[in-house]
Amino acid sequence: MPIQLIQGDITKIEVDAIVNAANSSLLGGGGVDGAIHRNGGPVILEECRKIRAKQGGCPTGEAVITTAGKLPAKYVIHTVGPVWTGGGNNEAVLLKNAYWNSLSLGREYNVHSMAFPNISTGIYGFPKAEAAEIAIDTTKAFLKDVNEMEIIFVCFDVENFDLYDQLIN
Ligand code: AR6
Repeated sequence: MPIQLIQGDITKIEVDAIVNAANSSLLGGGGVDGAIHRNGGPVILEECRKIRAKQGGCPTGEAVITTAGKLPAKYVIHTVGPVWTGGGNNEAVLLKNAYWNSLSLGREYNVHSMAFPNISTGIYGFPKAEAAEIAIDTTKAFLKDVNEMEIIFVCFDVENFDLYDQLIN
């Protein structure tokens, strides 16, 4: 099955790349971003700082890649989801872009297994049901033209897990 679902902590997952729900500064934060930097160690932040120096952060919907420090994954793909402000500010398209650009960057780096958190559905407040549909639809569309890539959605909270479970299974 190219799309899988688990409930848990993404920092523990052994895959080629895990995706981080970062912010445009790339300097870390709370939620899954905080957990990734905390558990991965300072190497990840050092690399993020270098990317910042070169390109001045990461715009919403885009993605950048670093190594994964002490985490079991090889890479961390840092993407920036939109802040939910009611739905009238292109949030759906920006969330779709975050998934699509993360997947594309993974393919560029020859990643065969990739784990996603539920981008934007925590601190950024994106409604979970709509976000789950966007995540799954975008991933399915991407995988149409890509073989040998396994995607794991890692849901931290049970509400997201149940939503994904209904959509996938
Ligand atoms: N593993 C997997 N998922 C997790 C983990 C974890 N260890 N911890 C939290 N989640 P959030 P956002 C889930 O807030 O909404 C940061 O400060 C969480 O339950 O991490 O995109 C950044 O620096 C939720 O479903 O990210 C940005 O400033 C999902 O991850 C801002 O938060 C996303 O929640 C980004 O906000």
